[in-house]
Amino acid sequence: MDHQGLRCILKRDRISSGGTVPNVPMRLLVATRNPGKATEFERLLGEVPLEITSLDEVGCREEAEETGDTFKENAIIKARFYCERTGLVTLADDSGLEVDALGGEPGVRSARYGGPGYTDEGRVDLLLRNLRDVAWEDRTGRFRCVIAIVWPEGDVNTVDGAVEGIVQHEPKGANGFGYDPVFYLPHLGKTTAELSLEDKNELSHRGKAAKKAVTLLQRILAGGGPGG
Ligand code: ITT
Repeated sequence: MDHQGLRCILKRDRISSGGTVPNVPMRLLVATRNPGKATEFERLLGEVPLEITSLDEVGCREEAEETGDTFKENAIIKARFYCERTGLVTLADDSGLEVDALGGEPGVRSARYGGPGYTDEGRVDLLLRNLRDVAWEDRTGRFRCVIAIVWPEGDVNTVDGAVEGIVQHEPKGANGFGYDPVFYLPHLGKTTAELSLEDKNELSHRGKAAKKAVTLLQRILAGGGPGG
């Protein structure tokens, strides 16, 4: 997209922001229903020169269906779905835990592991049950994250990040969300649920992907354009 295209987006968001309000900054919709992710993104995207908004703030109640087979496909599906409905530049992440001893499961199904009705704690219990006979050295895995940014004109950018760890036998730690209480980082001797928000963001899959997203957005907003 060229500068003209980017200006159209800026102008359109100003108009969709109320029309009569001058100089309303361009907004970036962070499209997630997961409060844990939202908290992390709030901090991670602090340097982006855009006003961050949420699905609740823009009153979007529709749900994107995650029909993709990969994190990248699902991240694009989500970002495109909410961009089309709101007209806003939209960022979505698809992420999850890949466990080697389970052939990469739960992977893209991390949020739906075990089926509907499970809580985060229930999914962690299920994971530990499925790994009960697996020795420490074989409990390796990684969190992966793909962030997609979709622009109203149709351009799509993606960036990714990963962090390696071990699924420990017992949950430990009260921070974070999802599988954090069992995701052990050998070099720190802690699970990601024992890290502060700042420390998790520093090394996590989402933190790594978000740093790339921030650099990309800064370049685009400085005049490079989403396609450049
Ligand atoms: P949105 O699609 O609305 O963003 P979601 O939770 O459904 O929320 P995903 O489909 O990307 O998001 O699934 C991600 C799941 O992977 C998440 O629910 C956790 O179970 C797990 N997960 C991802 N990142 C994690 C992290 O940083 N810590 C712990 N678990 C994580």
